[in-house]
Amino acid sequence: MSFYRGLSRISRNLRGGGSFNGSRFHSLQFLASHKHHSSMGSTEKVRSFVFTKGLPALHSSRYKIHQQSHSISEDELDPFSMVADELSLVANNLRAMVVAEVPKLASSAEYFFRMGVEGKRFRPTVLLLMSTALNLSTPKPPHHFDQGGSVATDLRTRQQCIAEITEMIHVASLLHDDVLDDADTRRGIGSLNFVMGNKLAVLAGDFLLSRACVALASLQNTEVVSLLAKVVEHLVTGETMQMSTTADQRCSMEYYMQKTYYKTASLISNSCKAIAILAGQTAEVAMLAFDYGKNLGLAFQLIDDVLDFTGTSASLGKGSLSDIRHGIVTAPILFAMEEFPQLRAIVDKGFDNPDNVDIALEYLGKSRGIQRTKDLAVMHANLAAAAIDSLPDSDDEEVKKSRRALVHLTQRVITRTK
Ligand code: GRG
Repeated sequence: MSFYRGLSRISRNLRGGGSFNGSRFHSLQFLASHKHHSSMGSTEKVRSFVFTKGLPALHSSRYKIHQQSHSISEDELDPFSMVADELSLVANNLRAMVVAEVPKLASSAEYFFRMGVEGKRFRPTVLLLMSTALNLSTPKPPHHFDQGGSVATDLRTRQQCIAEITEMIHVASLLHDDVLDDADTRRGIGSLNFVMGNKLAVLAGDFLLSRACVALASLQNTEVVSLLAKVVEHLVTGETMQMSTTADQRCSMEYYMQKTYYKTASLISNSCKAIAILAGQTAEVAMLAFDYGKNLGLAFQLIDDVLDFTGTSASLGKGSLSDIRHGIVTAPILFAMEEFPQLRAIVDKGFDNPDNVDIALEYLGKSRGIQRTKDLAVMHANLAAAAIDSLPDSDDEEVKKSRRALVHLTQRVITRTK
């Protein structure tokens, strides 16, 4: 059985509420009792599995889809309103951080930081909630440098700075992505390349990256610098993987998931880890923060790939169909291809011809491709929730509330419609 066939099997079992007891997955059966499982460290328990062969058996009642234990009080929690004031502070800081000498560069750099076009602010929300969720007493207090007041010495300010850096890297990648895709809209307005031209859009992206580097340097933490430098490498690697595939890579679920990690999940996972490192947390806690971000990011992108086909409606073809029209093969088509191998010939022909798009949609409609993609997203969302529940216990109400909000976000990600 292929790795992702096995994974789909687990997703199906989850949906049906059944358990998966395949012995080959035994080593990662962590979700049922991992919090109290003393012989195994949390790092091993909530391990990255995108690149590993084992799979967790998700048969804990605590982590089944729409987990009962999280669904009642969480409905009253809005993660975004919980950090609304701080989000405004981050937004103001961002506008101040991207001020440039040359007016054209200044207006381009702040283009997507203007009020009303700031996007969903999903990443800063996660990072601010994670900062509170990890507000634990640490074995060694966080080490801050103080050089004549130029370095932020307050932990929360330093963590907000990670949120700002993450948003700058994110927006830089969007600007460059729109140039590569020749996009004409973004966040409901003209994309920067469309409005100002490709050259200025590329330069504005570079400028945002340079400001992100300056902010990163100001934190004077080499581990955090390395993490976020690696993210930029991952973004570039993921984008390159997407644009230059062999026919077999285009049809490989493993390749797709790896690219998805690089393009979408690496930024939020490594930023979550940076939040933990700045707080002076143990490697184990930092890994749980990373695992939360990684699985949330993967779930987010899988749902994005579903929405590209369905849009806000439940029916196929109502989305923008932007991926398939650009020749990008995503999870729904990959799953459909498992059921209908004859779809492979259409995928190999490419989607320049709109008839091929129609044929692929027809196969997709007959298949369980959309549902299996959603199931996979749910599985990653559950893994993200499990990482939060594996954090060391805390009696602090704010910490507990932020953790509940992070778990709640895992549900929001899989039920979102835009
Ligand atoms: C310049 C850092 C840099 C990278 C260049 C172009 C490129 C390499 C990478 C592209 C990375 C990319 C655009 C990935 C897609 C990530 C993604 C899911 C974007 C959409 O995120 P949302 O929905 O957007 O959170 P909003 O608008 O809400 O912020």
